[in-house]
Amino acid sequence: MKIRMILFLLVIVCLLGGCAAPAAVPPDETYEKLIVVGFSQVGAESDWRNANTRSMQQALSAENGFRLIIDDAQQKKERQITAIRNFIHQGVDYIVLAPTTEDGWDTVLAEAKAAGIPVIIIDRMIDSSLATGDTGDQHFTSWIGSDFQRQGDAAVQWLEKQFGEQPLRIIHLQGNYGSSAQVGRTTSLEKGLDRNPHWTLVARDSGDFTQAKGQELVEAYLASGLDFNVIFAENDNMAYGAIDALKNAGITPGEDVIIVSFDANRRALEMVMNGEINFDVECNPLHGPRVQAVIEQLERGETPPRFTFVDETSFDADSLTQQIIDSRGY
Ligand code: GYE
Repeated sequence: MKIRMILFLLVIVCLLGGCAAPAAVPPDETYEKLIVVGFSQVGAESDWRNANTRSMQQALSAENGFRLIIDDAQQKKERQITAIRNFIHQGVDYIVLAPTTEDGWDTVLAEAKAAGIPVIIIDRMIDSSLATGDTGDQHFTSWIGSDFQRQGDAAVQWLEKQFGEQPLRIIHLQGNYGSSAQVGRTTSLEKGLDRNPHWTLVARDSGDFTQAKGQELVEAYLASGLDFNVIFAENDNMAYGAIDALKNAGITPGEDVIIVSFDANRRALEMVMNGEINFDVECNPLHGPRVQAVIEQLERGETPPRFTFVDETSFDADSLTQQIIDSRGY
């Protein structure tokens, strides 16, 4: 009787919810709640790129509510197209694309659109007809990056201001052909060459934004006996390679040959400080928090800005301070 009474009481208590078994929590419940972002990254060709990848990893972290899947395309557009198709098949919530070149995105971005996955473009731009034309809205939700021609103009104007009518013999190390960063920076130099008949373009080639190719190209120019007094390198890593080539040949960078570069990574700023780089145009890679903000806006049902141009500056030995170098986030 006693036992029956106890059992009876137990049943009552249980019915009142007191000893209900804890609801089974699927082990991956928190995981399920994360916003899944597929990020097709250009590659790992430069310090800028690596800083950009780190910024994305830090902002789109699990603590911030994201699961980030990164695909490194090794600077190949075909790989990016495959990566985007994989993201669509996996049913990610958002796709972030840092496009290698500007052209060739219409089909795959239309596929993402058909699958209802918002696409955010960072860094370089896609073909301008998709960006601004009538169909532009259909291909991506938001773009965040730099005004590359403005960057190029800053470099050209510095050369004009610094050297006036002096004859310049320029070696031009270009980035990947067809990338907005190359197209914008090259366009500015072209205009500078047109405006300044006393400037000569001595050699021009693509160093693919890498240090190794920058060095290789300048070694080859030196070996062929080219006469030059300016290197216009479309990013810091190619400038580092060029500087190594000059030093190995007993030429003093910053004095015998003027070095103009882009990105303004911390290491490059140190080289501006010690006189090896004469002018460096900032290109900010820290897009992670900006992408996070755009996704959070979309999650709240708001409309993020369609274009976000990042504010940037430039440095020579006169404008640079140790404090700026110390506070550099990349
Ligand atoms: O300048 C270069 C990188 O697209 C802004 O790509 C980017 C460029 C950057 O490899 O270092």
